[in-house]
Amino acid sequence: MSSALKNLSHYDSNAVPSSAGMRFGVVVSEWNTEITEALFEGARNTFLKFGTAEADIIRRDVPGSFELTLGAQLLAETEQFDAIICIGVVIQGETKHFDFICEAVGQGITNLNIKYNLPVIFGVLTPNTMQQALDRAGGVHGNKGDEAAITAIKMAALKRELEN
Ligand code: DLZ
Repeated sequence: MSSALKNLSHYDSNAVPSSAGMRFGVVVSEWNTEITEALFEGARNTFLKFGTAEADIIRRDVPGSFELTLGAQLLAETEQFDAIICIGVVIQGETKHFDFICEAVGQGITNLNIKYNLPVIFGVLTPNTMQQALDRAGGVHGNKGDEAAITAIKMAALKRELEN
């Protein structure tokens, strides 16, 4: 694999806008909590690092990745958020549901972006093995939760810029 031993979560801090005053929703799947908790912590720490107040990070849990779409929609309906992150992990080798869940949540989240004109970020890992998930949840390949938060901040800033 070309990404072997590479931390894929490197980013240029100077290219990330301040997230002070922004409010973020985070929907977290309860499947594979060892991974989803690590992804949530990565996202939370990144929001705090760029200036978001702790009180402006609103977390809600859902039973599985399939429910991320509705969880995010319920948050979006409140019109209180600059962006929403969906966090989950579906491990290919461990479930025949893989294709159904990934397809559904990918399409569902795409639809929410368009329906609400709101950044809804795909923070769902789809690895082949648990080890690959661990590698991307604070392991050798970094933390995809950090990346999801960076994406949320950048898209929220773009939306504010273009709407003001
Ligand atoms: C049912 C199921 C299975 C087999 N595997 C996963 C998984 O790897 N990751 C995940 O987030 N959720 C899984 N689920 C649960 C579904 O997402 C969903 O919660 C149930 O099908 C109920 O709608």
